[in-house]
Amino acid sequence: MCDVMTDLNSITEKILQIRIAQMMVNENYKDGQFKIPIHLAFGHETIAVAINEIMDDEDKLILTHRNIAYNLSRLGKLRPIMDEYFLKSTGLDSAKSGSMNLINPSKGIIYTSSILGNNFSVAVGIAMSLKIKQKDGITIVLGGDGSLEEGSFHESILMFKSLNLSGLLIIENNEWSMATKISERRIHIDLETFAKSYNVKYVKLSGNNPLDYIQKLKKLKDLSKKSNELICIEVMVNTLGDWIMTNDQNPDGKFINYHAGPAPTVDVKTCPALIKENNSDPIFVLINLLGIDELNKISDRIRHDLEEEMK
Ligand SMILES: Cc1ncc(C[n+]2csc(CCOP(=O)(O)OP(=O)(O)O)c2C)c(N)n1
Ligand SMILES: [Mg+2]
Repeated sequence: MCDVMTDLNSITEKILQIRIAQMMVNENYKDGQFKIPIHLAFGHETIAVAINEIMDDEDKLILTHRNIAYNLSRLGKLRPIMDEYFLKSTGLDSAKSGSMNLINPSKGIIYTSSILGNNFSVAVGIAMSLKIKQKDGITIVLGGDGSLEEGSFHESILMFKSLNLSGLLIIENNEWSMATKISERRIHIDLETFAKSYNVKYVKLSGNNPLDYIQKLKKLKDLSKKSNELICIEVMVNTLGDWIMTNDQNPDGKFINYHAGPAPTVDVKTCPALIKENNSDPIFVLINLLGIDELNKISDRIRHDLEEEMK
């Protein structure tokens, strides 16, 4: 029987590690030190850690342009990822994939694509290969809410279902695509209705409670494997950071871009590493679960370890 508090403490360490590591990346980003765009994912830490927790060695993870939280959670280190962003030969993929296509096959991340929707079709092929080779692993593929507009999203679901392939298709819904709020961009797409129309089980995750996410995802993964079926999971996220930008319509800097670039309002010195005081921030949820003193203690330790790693 696992100890819930021990689990929560170790999960908290991992979530804080991803948050503070991203804050450290952001500091270099704010200084204009990167030659490539990076899509930070403040607010996406809980789902990234939960996916890492449910993955076994043979599982395959397929990611999008906004992959930083997943790459950090699978690797458990910052240095090789930071080096990759600096396009150094010591980088995680020897400077071959940079940020938007960053893979880590030794940890199951075998494909990452910045081409919207392309990762779904690749996931079908990987799931088919696992089935043909009778491997134990499952395919887990990520997409953003913007990718629901792509034909490959629908075609891939159709193929998963028609070929009885197991897999978890996870949509991170931050209600943004590029620098546009989804509601300003297009009509609402009801993912649950779509999934049901393909006879795909649909589950929605929200609230950023890590133990809740892990428990539900473990069950869904087992179900998908046992019944050779695709399961569609929509996870509500708020990409935090208030990236205030100017454009022609908003010369005073009222325009908030959740797409790429540094997050000027986020400061690495903030302790604990909280960005928003509501449940959209995984750190806020952890403060409520563990108490501020315990969280500060863990946060100080993680911050120290990351600083040592980056010396
Ligand atoms: C086929 C294709 N069309 C357009 C783009 C340009 N593009 C890059 S990211 C993006 C939208 C991303 O929105 P979403 O999938 O919701 O991810 P988020 O950035 O919100 O995490 C678009 C349209 C692209 N990369 N590929
Ligand atoms: Mg989005």
